[in-house]
Formats: sequence, C-alpha cells, structure tokens
Amino acid sequence: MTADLEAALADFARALEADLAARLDAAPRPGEIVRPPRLLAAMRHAVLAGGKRLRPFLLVEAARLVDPGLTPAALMPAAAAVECLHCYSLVHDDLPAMDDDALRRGRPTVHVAYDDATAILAGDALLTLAFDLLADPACHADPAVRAALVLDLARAGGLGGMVGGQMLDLAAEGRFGTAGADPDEAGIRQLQAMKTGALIRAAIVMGARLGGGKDADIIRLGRFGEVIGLAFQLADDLLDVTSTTEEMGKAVAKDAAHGKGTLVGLHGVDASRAELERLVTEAADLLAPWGQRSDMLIAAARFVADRRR
Ligand code: GRG
Repeated sequence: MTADLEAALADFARALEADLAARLDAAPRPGEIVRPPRLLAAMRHAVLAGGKRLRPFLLVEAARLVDPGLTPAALMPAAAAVECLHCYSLVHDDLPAMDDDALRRGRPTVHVAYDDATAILAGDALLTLAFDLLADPACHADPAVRAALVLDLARAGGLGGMVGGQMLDLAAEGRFGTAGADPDEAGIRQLQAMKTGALIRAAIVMGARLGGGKDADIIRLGRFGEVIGLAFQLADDLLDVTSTTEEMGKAVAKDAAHGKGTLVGLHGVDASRAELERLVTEAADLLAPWGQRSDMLIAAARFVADRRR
C-alpha cells in the first residue's frame, strides 16, 4: 500500500466515522417520531466499529477523478449511504440463520452484543437509512441525479445483486438441498459478482455520477469497479486460507468448513495470486485516460489485492 493511500484512507475513514456518528444521534429527523435507544445503539455498534471504509472511499475518489473540484465533504451523504448498506449486509450476514459469526471487525457481532431481533432491525434500519441519505436534497441538488443514485444502489444491493448473491451463496453451501449446490466456476464467479462485486461497482459508478461523468466515463469506471470487485473477492478468499482470526478480526478458514467452492479452491493459491496481479494491471489500464489523476484509484486497486484484513 502506498503511503499516500494509507494516509488518505485513514483520514477519510475518520471523517466518515464522524459523519456517521452525527447522523446516528438520538434526535428524530423531520418525519420520524422517536429513535428507540436500543435500536440506535445497535446501529451505532454496527457502523462505528471501524472497518476499512473502502466502498465509500472508492465512491469519493471516483467522483474526484471525474471532477477534481469536488470535496469529500460534499460527497459524504452518498458515501455514508453506501457504508450503511454495507454495514447492514454484514449485520445480517453474521446472524445465526446466515453465517452465524460471533466476531466482526474485532468485536462481538451485533446479535451477540444485543440479540437476534435487534440485529435484524438494526440491519433493516441501516438499509432504510441508506436510501434516506440518497433521497435527501443534501446529497445532490439535482433530483434526477438523486434518483439515479437510488437506482444504482437498489439494483446493486437487491434481488439481482448483493441479496441475490447471498441467496446463491447459501444455496452453494447446500442449504436448500442439491439445487445450486457446488456451482461450477461460472456459477462461483456469478455469485461473487453479485454478493461482493455489485456493491463495489455501484460505489464507483455512483461516484462517477456525482462527479458529473458522461456515459463513457460511467461505463469505463463501472468496468473498473467490476475488476476491483473481482480482485476484492479473490483477495478475501485468499485471506480465508492464509490469514488468522487475529489479523482479520473475524473468523477465517470458513469456506472449506462450509464446503464452499471458491476460485482459490479451484485454481490454488499461487494461480490466484497471479490472477490478482493481472486484475490490478487491468484496473490500472482502464484508468489510463485520466493519467496521473488516477494514481489514488490505482493505489486503491493495489490495496484491494494486497490487503491483510
Ligand atoms: C446478508 C443481505 C446480506 C448480504 C451479505 C456482504 C455480504 C453479503 C456478506 C459478507 C460476508 C463476506 C465475508 C463477504 C465477502 C466480502 C466482504 C463483503 C467482506 C467484508 O467487507 P470488508 O472487508 O469489511 O470491506 P470492512 O469491515 O472493512 O468494512
């Protein structure tokens, strides 16, 4: 990871954390009646517990690639929306009915710290908050842009995206009998593109949109997002076999334990590392039209591939 990226990501994570903490205060917003303290505390536990903040960072950097005049502060509502949706997915993924995990970001998961019902509702409220933030005029002055952002996130996060990918993932573990169990390589790639890739791609597309990108910019950055999404998942699968619970702050060696097919399982660690390198090169090539302005996003691609947590 380059020093610049390390510092930029840490600065951004601090600013986003402060922004999210302010949004998740006890004061009801117009149209709300009351914010139940236990639910609010569970949401704060889910959102303010660290995390790399990679997706919102990618959103901000994609926007600033297209329009270098934009400040992170101006992009914060959309960045916070993407992080809220991501955190909701982690809370629900950790539930006993899903992955049944006790540790996330080095702390007890929300259902362990609170209870299952509160964790379900905290996830639901974070999902809803994500769309609240995008629909609010503070996100962007143009209602057409806000509607496009809502659609980007909904399509990436829902039935044919992340939630659908999670369903395919559970089926791949054999949860629902033989249908969908043991997918082939194309099946694994598809479910990973949905479960993990779609939100990463959407964050980058949303950034490009907020930067006022033309269709060609949005298409090119969308492809960059797909490549980064692939690299992110491949790195995650590699970490599952090469990392430790202490390093990751969550359980590892879960894919094999769940009999889950991954690209690392199919091709091995060395070939997967080589594929990661190829993906970083492809990602950098896609940003060539922006020259040196793309240095931060290229460093982010490198970070995604090399990360240790
Ligand atoms: C339950 C609707 C629903 C969806 C679950 C996100 C997800 C879909 C499952 C999480 C399980 C998992 C390990 C997926 C692989 C990649 C991934 C999303 C890892 C966690 O994201 P990071 O590493 O986490 O960006 P931090 O904590 O840094 O935000």
